[in-house]
Amino acid sequence: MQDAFTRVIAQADTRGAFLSDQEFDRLAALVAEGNKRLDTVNRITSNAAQIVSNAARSLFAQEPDLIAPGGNAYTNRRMAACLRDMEIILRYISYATLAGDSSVLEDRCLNGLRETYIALGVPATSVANGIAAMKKEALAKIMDPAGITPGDCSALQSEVASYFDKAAAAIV
Ligand code: PEB
Repeated sequence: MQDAFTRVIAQADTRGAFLSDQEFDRLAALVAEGNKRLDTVNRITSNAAQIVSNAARSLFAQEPDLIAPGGNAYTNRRMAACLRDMEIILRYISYATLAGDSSVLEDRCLNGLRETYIALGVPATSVANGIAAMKKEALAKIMDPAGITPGDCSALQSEVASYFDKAAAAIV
């Protein structure tokens, strides 16, 4: 597991060199913009239950077969597993956002998930649609201007979006 800092350090160490100006500037910007990142993680964390339940509602509205008899989210046991999976994925995305690096998401959540879903018969495309729905819900919370100092969060917005996209792409 790496973060934005350890990744740059490991790369510099492999070259046996001090940080390049470019590397240094990127990390300096990360520090300078750090409050935006913390606010972003806080917005995901404190709204996690709502992000998951709203996303699940829109997934089941789009794909009602999932909750009909024979569907993969039919019965409370499977519904609970489904909501739990969405929450786990969102949690790892919040860690990746804090770290500024996707390795925690890749190593601890996505590694082998595709194979797990194949083995279980869970429809991965539907999980990917659920992740896309969470992305929409989470970005709406993150970009909500209410109660926060206004600023340019476009870079963070696309970074967070890329973690959701990575998770969806890893399982289909
Ligand atoms: C991954 N999900 C399920 C299982 C595992 C995971 C390991 C099997 C064990 C169990 O049931 O608990 N666990 C999960 C995860 C990590 C982990 C992400 C990462 C670290 O450790 N069914 C649907 C929807 C979708 C869904 C499309 C969006 O119809 C999910 C939610 N996952 C789902 C369901 C099951 C499951 C298990 C329904 C239960 C499948 C079954 O038992 O038939």
